[in-house]
Amino acid sequence: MSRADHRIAGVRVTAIAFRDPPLLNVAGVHEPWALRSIIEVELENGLVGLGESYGDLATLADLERVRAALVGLSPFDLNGLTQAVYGAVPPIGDPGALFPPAGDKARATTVGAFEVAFLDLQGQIAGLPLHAILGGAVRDRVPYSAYLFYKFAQHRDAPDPSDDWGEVLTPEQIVGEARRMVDQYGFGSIKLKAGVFEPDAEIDALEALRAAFPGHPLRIDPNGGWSVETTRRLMPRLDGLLEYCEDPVNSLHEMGEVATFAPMPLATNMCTIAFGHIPETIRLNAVQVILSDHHYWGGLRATQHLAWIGRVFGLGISMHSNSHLGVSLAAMTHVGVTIPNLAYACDTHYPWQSDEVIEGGKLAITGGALAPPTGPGLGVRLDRAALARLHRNYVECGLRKRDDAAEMRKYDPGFNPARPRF
Ligand code: GKR
Ligand code: MG
Repeated sequence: MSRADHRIAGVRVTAIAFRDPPLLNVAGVHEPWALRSIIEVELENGLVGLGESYGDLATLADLERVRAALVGLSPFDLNGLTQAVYGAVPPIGDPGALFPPAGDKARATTVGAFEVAFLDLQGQIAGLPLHAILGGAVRDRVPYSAYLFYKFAQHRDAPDPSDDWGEVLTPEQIVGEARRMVDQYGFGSIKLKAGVFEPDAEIDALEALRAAFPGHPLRIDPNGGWSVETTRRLMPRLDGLLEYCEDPVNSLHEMGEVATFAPMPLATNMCTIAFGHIPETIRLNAVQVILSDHHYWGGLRATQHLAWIGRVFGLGISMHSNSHLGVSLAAMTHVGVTIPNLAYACDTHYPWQSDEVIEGGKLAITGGALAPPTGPGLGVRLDRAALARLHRNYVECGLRKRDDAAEMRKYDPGFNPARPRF
């Protein structure tokens, strides 16, 4: 195989939609379809590298802006990829701003989407698993957590026969959901997505989980739904219950305030979401655990850089998740095994997804953990029939941008997603 064969001949981006249950959060409720994009980077020699990213119109437009500029590049030229992205995706503002403008996140997201496909190709060319391309595994498997959501029994407009989780609105039902997750996947840590009900009712659910799972570390994530004063009032109940408290409040400065009285570490995937936020995070001692996410931090190598900065400043590292399929889970797992200071079990929405786009169907989380798929690169291949089916879903479902608040207004016309809610 000559080096010339290792040039990129074409890039395909396919928008897909897959079933998502009516999961509740501070922003509203999940719509019946989750939108994603599947990225294929094909070399002249026919090798194909895969990536998975968001499927909203803005992300698809950015991927499309860059696509043509990648033709002719080597998949080893990650700086060339970055330059292509920075040349095509317009800058909007300051990457160090609190809640950075879309442009900064858009560039990091676009690099991340293609970078995974480039690294997949590097692994395939070298005949090595992707984690070896990333410097080698320091563990065999990545631990994941049980990600609990309150949920409606079914979507009002689009019931899904594959959703057999039923209604989950009470502490007893949350314990039942946790029991099923733990029995089926062996999860060792449990996270409750909160910000939905009055905080005391959600802490009742945490206490029920503590009673039912005395040895399982617990977390709660209200997605910034609480005020600083509410969080202060709740602390005596949360003290001793949690391994960390995730994004109780809605800004880095408020997280800094909460850190002055919180007895447990604070974690975030909302306040520190770009490298430019790290100096202020450290200055305020606002966060002790950063939940990385290669989709918006700029890829797998950026995730490793973040973990390295975490080592320097004594920050714990773990991983955030949105609704996703197996290409993303494979990428998360390959990078997860290379991070020495991966301090907590990572989040994944994966158990909530009944669809899959990779050959062989869903990857099997067992004993609460997943080993990276074997084989060169990511170790997963596309199921072309599934890709076509999920693309058809995208065309037919009519959704083009996630809007949990609009979905919630179908149930509660007065719903207001403003934060803090409590
Ligand atoms: O899917 O409802 C959801 C989650 O709330 C998601 O949007 C968050 O990004 O899971 C995420 C989180 O940990 O904040
Ligand atoms: Mg979160």
